[in-house]
Amino acid sequence: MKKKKIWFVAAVTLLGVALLSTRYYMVDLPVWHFFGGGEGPDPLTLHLEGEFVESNLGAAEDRTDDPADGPAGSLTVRMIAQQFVFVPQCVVVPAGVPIRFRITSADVVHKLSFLGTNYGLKAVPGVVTEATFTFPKPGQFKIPCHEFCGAGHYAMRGHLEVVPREQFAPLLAGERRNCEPR
Ligand SMILES: [Cu+2]
Repeated sequence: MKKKKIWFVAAVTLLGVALLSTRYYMVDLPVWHFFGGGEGPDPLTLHLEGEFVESNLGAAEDRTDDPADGPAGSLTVRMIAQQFVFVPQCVVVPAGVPIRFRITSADVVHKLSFLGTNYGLKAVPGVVTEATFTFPKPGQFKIPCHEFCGAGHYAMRGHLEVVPREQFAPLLAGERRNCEPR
């Protein structure tokens, strides 16, 4: 009887460890980053190398050859949150299409919330948080930070511009990460 119990505890523990070490469960749990030895991007070199270099930020079509990408043809938005801005400050995406967001933080924990929706996303240093949202109609969304992150927190807000699909398609990469009049 006692022996059975030990096996049961061992099996449950193993299962738990296996689950927690998968990428899915690591998302949004900063504590696993420390246990996992830093699988995510280094907040200090975010801007300089890897997925979150400036030329890679904003909305981009996924390429199949990149392991951080989704299926070819789908859209991924990459953003960095840092005291006290979002980079880029404004992102343009098409309406009615699932958009995969991948965000991280360059310093402390921030939270993006898309005003007028119930979409939100935590930005954690050393971790990439991922979520897929669809914005059915064109419009403007403010993205205030909803996690107190320091003196400039209350002024920290980004923008999302949702445009019709046919308007999004011809935009160049640079035009997809700023909302200046085109
Ligand atoms: Cu904040």
